Amino acid sequence: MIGQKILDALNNQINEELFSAYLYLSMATYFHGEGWEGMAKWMENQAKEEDEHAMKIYKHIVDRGGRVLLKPIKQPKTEWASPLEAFQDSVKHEEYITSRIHDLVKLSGEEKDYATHIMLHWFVTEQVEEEAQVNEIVQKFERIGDSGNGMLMLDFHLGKRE
Ligand code: OFO
Repeated sequence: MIGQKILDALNNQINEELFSAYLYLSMATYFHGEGWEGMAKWMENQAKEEDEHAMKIYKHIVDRGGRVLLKPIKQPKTEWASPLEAFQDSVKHEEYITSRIHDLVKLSGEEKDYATHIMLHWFVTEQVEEEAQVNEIVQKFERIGDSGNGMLMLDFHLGKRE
């Protein structure tokens, strides 16, 4: 059976992951509106991954005999000044999620919940990858600067994400 403190913290993290999906879907609709179809597709895929993250925690709670408690998902931002600003926001958001995951790892150690501790290892590794991925895209935007051709090429490249 899962302890109440860990259960509450994991239920909060499900909400964070579902909010991440909402935020990236909101960015996708912004990109569609601006005609950046490749970037929109990239963000739609990102939103799907976030749903999968939420479901990993959901399954862990269910497997441990706990009760998942779904909370309201707050409304994400809907407009950005530029594609660069949207990707910069996703860097900030992933850094925030990393700090939440690290807090959970700390808590699971303090609570001696080793099953949760091990489950969270996957998220620690995933966050390193997620931060690296969006940082790399921001660097590309910065290198491109005002080049229209560069933007088109980057949009095409991002649309190739499976
Ligand atoms: Fe973007 O990794 Fe989950 O939230």
